[in-house]
Amino acid sequence: MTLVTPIQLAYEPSVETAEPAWSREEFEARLRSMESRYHIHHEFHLLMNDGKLDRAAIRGWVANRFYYQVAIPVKDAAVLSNCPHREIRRHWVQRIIDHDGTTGEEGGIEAWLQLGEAVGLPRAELLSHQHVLPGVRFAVDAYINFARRSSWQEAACSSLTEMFAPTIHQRRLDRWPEFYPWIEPEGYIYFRKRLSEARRDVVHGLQITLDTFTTRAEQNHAVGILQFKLDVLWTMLDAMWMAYVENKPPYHNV
Ligand code: AHQ
Repeated sequence: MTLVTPIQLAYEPSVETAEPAWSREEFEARLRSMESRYHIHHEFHLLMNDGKLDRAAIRGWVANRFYYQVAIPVKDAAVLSNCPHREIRRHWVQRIIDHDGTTGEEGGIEAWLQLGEAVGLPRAELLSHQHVLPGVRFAVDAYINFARRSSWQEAACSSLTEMFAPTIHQRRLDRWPEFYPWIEPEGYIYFRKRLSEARRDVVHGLQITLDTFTTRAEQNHAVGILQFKLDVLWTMLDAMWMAYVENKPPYHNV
């Protein structure tokens, strides 16, 4: 199966085609059909959600995903910086507040630091990014750079992997307490928070995507963008699999 690296598609004008455009419903269904490639199906998550990861692997995932979490508001600020429309920005800015927090609401990054403490990782260790694997760093940085250098509409489209996120958060909430009783319950605040925030964000991101990409060539381009973001999430777990399941982190044998 040759995966076209859709990142080039994201920079090239949509490849022209004589095929008719999908209806809004068909386009949305095509995007939602990509759930089959969502990282919930990655073997790292399968082991995690079957209770088969050891403490080191859970801690490694929490520390590496923290690098992704702190990247989200930076990515969303890039979207805002590329967007000339106040009506869009005043809606999109909420995503930054959800993560960075504001007066009276500490936000998702703080909640993830609490997840870190709940799995036995001091805040300083997460904040230092000392555990971040090269493959995770490259994937996350590619996502930020994509948002910086693409249109705000393309970056909005790339956030649509969150169409599938409520399921993955709910699965953690349902299964972790039984499988990982050593994790303090305060660690689950983040996952609970995202259940509603993800659903709300997807409504806006999907509306922008369905409104923006209207010819078949543009719709194919949007599919390529979503595949790029699915690749970002999958690749992060590939790096974590090597490090925490195979016990073969980079340079383990040199
Ligand atoms: O916690 C997550 C989050 O805040 C976001 C923002 C969104 C985006 O803008 O790309 N994507 C995303 C995701 C979060 N959690 C991931 C997980 O598995 O816990 C899923 C991820 C996503 O589906 O893109």
